Amino acid sequence: MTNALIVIDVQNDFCPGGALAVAGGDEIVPGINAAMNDFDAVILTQDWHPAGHSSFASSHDAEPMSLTEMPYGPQVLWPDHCIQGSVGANFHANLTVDRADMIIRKGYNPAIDSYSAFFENDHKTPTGLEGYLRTRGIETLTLVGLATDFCVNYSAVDAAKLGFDVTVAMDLCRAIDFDGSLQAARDGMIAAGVKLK
Ligand code: VGL
Ligand code: ZN
Repeated sequence: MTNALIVIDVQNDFCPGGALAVAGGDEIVPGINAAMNDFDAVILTQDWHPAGHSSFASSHDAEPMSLTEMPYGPQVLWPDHCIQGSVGANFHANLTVDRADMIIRKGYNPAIDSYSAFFENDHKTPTGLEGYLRTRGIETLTLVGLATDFCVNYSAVDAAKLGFDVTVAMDLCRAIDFDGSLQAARDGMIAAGVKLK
């Protein structure tokens, strides 16, 4: 059986100094690099938004971190972040990117956000990651990265629903923790059958 490490969104904008900085986001980089040696496959995800993306507060004349209603459901409005080709969208400079077999980008659809590495926020449009994993015979996943309560959480829950064996290494994740989102994410992941380590 092949196991994979999926490294979620370890990008400059989610690290201290970035546009949507997660406290301690950079602290997990050495541990993630070390963990790569324990897996058959390493996959990185990259949040990758066009300028003017519909998840940006600036596109709605709204305050960052306010909530709006999209055709696919409620959506947090974020500061502009991870704009395609920007320094903020680059992986953290110390992340061992060379070890990755596959880099999957998400959030490129201007009208739909994509927290999950598997489906856009409409919960229908696939990113292609499921097919990649299945065709490689990968059944066991460990997720790490940023942010615990958004992209790691949505990716882990979708992966478990798709039938993968999913573990989240919580010590190699950091959270935005906005409005109770970390506790809700923990509860949701456990309910979906994700193992928290
Ligand atoms: C993320 C908010 C917006 C994440 C991405 O990587 O958790 N959060 N875009
Ligand atoms: Zn984003």
